[in-house]
Amino acid sequence: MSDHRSLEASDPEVYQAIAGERQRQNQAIELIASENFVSQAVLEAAGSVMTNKYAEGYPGRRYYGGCEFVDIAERLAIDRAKELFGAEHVNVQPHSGTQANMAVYFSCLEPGDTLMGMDLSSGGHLTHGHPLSYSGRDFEVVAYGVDRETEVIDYEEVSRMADEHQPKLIVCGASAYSRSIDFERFKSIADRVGALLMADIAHIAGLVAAGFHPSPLPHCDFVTTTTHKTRRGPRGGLVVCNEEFAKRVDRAVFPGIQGGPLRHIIAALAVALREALGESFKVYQGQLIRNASAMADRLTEHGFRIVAGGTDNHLFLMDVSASGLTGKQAQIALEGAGITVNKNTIPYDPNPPLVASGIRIGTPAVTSREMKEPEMGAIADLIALVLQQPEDEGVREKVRAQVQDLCTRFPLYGPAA
Ligand code: DSN
Repeated sequence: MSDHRSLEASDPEVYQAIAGERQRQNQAIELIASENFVSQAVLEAAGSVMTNKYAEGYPGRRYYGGCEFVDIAERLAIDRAKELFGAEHVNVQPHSGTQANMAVYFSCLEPGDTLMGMDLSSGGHLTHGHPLSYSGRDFEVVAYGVDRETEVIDYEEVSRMADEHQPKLIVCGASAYSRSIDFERFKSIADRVGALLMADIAHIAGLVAAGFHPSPLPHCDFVTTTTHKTRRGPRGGLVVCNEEFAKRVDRAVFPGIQGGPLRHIIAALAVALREALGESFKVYQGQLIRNASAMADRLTEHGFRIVAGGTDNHLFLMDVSASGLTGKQAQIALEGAGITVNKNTIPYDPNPPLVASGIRIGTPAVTSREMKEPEMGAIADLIALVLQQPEDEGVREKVRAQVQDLCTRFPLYGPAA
């Protein structure tokens, strides 16, 4: 190999971009519900020589030679995921949650079959049947939402729609829904209409693994998840199913929709899964739920409306329209003060997604910094201060200083890129 120089020496532009991102993560309050901070060990595995290896196929059955070490890492990831979720079969190769969902659909649906999933604007996900996603293009989609008054899933309505449309697959799970999901109830609806049931637990997988949210496993034919978010691993996806669907899911992932799996990511996933089997992961999950509730409560005291009246998990949606703001304006104002959130539609939102009437707030990342309820109260106070005077640069400056102080007290990564 001709070039042994460090990244800093060989490509200063990319080096600086990574250094800038590290500094941004170190110095901002990260409240995007789908983001988290992995451990140094996970980072090391994700940046390892495993990235060089091709290994199409599965452990012991590869299309390439030289797979003995990537096989070890993949078997570890599979065994640890099975133990964590109490699963019969796990496929750890999907590059993301989108691919995990696609693998399930391709394993059990034909083009034109009816798929019933939660509407994106009610908190579902693009891959649950949105017209702009593959899932909305290839299948007949029936979308359920939440009740206009309570803003929680109306199971009676889901049941009525299932009766009417007779879906082949019902998808439950969400990306912006703060209340517990009744997987048992979904199972009884699916059974009544003869549908298969898939739970996408991308957001709540950590809570499920640690026992803070009822598990979908006893009730669902398929469970999919991303491996980051509350799971605090590298970015990726996985599919859990029972032996009945194992072969079909494996074939759907490879050769169905993917080629070579991302070996470095699977190695990093194995590391993160080992971490998740430890006692401290349970402590972390309990704290992140308490943190979300504490922040939602304090924002309510400041007069903001929390969608669905509060949260049972790691996130909540806050309606900012009463402050005369859109979600987009709120996101921009908070970003200027060092607080990162994403704009989000709220149920029955009159604004389109790129404007939105709400923001989504999640506590996985701040909890990874070991912040607790007092800090959640302090952050809620800062959010309120900014949103009450979103144009005031003096307020932003004052808040930025307090954000810096919090970040210094709860350090994240060291300075090197
Ligand atoms: N982008 C993810 C989220 O923010 O929830 C979903 O894919």
